[in-house]
Amino acid sequence: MHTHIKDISAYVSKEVTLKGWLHNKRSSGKIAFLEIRDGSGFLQIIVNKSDVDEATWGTVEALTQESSFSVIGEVSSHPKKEGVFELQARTVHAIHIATEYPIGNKDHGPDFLMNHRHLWVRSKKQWATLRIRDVIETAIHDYLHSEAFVRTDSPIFTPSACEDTTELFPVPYFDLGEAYLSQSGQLYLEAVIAGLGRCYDFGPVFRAEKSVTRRHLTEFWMMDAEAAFVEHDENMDTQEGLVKAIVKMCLERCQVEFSILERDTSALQGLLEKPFERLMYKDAITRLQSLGSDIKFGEDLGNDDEGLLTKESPVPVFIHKWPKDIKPFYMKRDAEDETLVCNNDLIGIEGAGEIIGGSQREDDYDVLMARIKEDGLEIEDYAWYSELRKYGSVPHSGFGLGLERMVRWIAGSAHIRETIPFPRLVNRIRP
Ligand code: AMO
Repeated sequence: MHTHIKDISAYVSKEVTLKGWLHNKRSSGKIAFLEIRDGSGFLQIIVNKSDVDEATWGTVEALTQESSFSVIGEVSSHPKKEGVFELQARTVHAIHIATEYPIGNKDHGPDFLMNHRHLWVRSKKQWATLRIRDVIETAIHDYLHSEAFVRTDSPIFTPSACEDTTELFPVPYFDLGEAYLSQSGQLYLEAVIAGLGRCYDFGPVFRAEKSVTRRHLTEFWMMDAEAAFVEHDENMDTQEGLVKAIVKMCLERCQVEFSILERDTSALQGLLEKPFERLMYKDAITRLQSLGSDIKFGEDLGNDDEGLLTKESPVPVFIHKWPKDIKPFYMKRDAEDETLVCNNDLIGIEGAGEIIGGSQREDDYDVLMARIKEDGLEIEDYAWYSELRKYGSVPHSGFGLGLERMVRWIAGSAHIRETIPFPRLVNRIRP
């Protein structure tokens, strides 16, 4: 049995065995400081030449960066830093001596690091980012379950588009022609709510969008949630509750990670007690124009527009009720103005951009059919989906949250490629 660094505080003055990798080493010839990384944390090991046998000192000298090893020693509190622990080594055993490690302390370019992503995931900042990702996932599951959502799963091979037909990745599918990798599980969840009431899925989705930005992946993880008997405003309430729950759990559990990332979390802390702003699309356009943007009514918001709108905002901003002409067929028209739909984008603060897209869905069979035709889509492809409106159709709404967008914001990552272990980008599929 060995101990994990995360539990080390319970072992002060006791002897433990740790197993991990050498993250860093300094040695004066008489005393060596080894930084061990075991996945659960980082810890400084002190090896005094005079306190250990020759074999151990020889091993310490032989250990290169990234070598794997085990160590037995006594846990002590750091003499100056409260809450920090160290290990006074008694014996050190090498498990594997690493050959020269290509990633050093010098500044490597992003291409070099991305080519070495299989090794780069070991670095402290990547460790912190991936752990924040895990906490965000946990917060999503916890919050949705507390709101009576049931986890389900949507297919990845799909016969037709959910979002935009130009963004599909085709896959040959036996004798049945072409299938496509799913862009979102939403349409399937709309069927499952009639069984489960409220449900969500969480899995990879694919967009063949040639966007080379700091916020676009071609494969990303999406959480789609869907709820029966929920309309537009309540749909936004759920999204707001979810984002607050995510921020709250990250603040509670990720202080070490935030400090490694040098992430100032005061803005995150600040949004917990305040309601998010809800701005109609038309008002967002007016505001943007007054702020100097040349955007016109009927256009999608660009990256700069999203930044401009939230620049001074202490809270994320919902932009809701967009013109139907620039939105997908499934969104429900606004009863007060049929040129608009009951949808929203949620824009994060601190340059996060869009983190969630959601809408109330069209629940009237005839209107839905008309929208499918209007958009030039094949009626046949959406036959099963339309049929849901024939058997106890109900008002219902849902939303999709892009996990990596959320991680990028919360962790303060400059680029979305750092928020997933092996990012898939327009120009990158390796490693
Ligand atoms: P939408 O297309 O707005 O909505 O996507 C939902 C969320 O997914 C994230 N996202 C992306 N993340 C990384 N790389 C990309 N290329 C990318 N594209 C989108 C964003 C976005 O807010 N079916 C609807 C959701 C719904 O209404 O339920 C949908 O897919 O965070």
